[in-house]
Amino acid sequence: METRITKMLGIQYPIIQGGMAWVAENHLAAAVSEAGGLGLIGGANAPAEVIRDYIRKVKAATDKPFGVNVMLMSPYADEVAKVVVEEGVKVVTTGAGNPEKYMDMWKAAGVKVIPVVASVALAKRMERYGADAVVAEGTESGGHIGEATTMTLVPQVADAVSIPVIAAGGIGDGRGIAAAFMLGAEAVQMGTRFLVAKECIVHSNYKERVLKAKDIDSAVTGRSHGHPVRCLRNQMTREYVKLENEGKSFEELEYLTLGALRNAVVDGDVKNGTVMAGQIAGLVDKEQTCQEMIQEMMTQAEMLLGRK
Ligand code: TUI
Repeated sequence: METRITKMLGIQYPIIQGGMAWVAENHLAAAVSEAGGLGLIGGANAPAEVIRDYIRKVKAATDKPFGVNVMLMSPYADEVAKVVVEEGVKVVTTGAGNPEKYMDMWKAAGVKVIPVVASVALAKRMERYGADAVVAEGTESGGHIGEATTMTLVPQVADAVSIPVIAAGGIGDGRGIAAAFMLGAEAVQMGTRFLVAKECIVHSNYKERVLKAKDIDSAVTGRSHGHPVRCLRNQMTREYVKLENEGKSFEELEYLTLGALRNAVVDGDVKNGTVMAGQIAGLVDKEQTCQEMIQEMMTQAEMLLGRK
């Protein structure tokens, strides 16, 4: 399944791993890249030197291409944006904002720039600013989300831009990949499925929660604050949504989410922590190596698309 994306990035399969905060560190990124996809290091809210260290570790673990996701709401975004250039990273994706101010620097350094967008308007703007591709991310995704669904967003973005489109949100197996291609995508980005990869360092409680999740087990906190975040339902989301419905502000509820993602990912507190995951968690039911996941999904997708 060669596409403009596989050729542009020099990867074997059109699968990109989401740059998940606290989760997408060197082990997962290197394993996905070794398996023929594109592994990503998630910049999240981490200081630039932490990301530099991850980059060096991935380079030591694989010769294959990999990238870094720059989370634009991070207080360290400016520094991380520079570190990717200093370290010669070839691919950057961005999330949770508009990366315009970094585009010239990245383009001059020969970095392939792939902003994650949740609207046609931002996709078109990114193309004008020189983006090499966009990830069109539907609201089925875990973490910080937009409003449009993958089913509606991907074909509208594909019609609106000439650069290749990568679909994200709600894709968890070969059927999802085939469907994304039918909508006009030339690759997919997946996060939730890789949460339960053997190489993923997320706490075993977190993995268990994803493996046991059912179709309607996710909730969105912060919709009324303009900071919608999808995670698996637990004590924290119930409390948050209750207080949010009572009119409590983002600032008043910050105590519920500060450090909560770390608490879930690192310490395994899946009751009070933030267990970010997408709506496809209900479909994810087995722990496998990244290699096994990618092989299984590509076999299924190729069969469905009649390419084998
Ligand atoms: O960025 C993501 N997903 C994330 S980032 C993250 S870390 C975090 N944790 C807690 C609160 C906030 C962030 C967890 N998950 N996905 C990419 C994405 N970008 N989804 C939606 C957007 C987006 C939304 C609005 C991008 C741009 C935008 O508007 C920018 C503008 O200026 O128009």
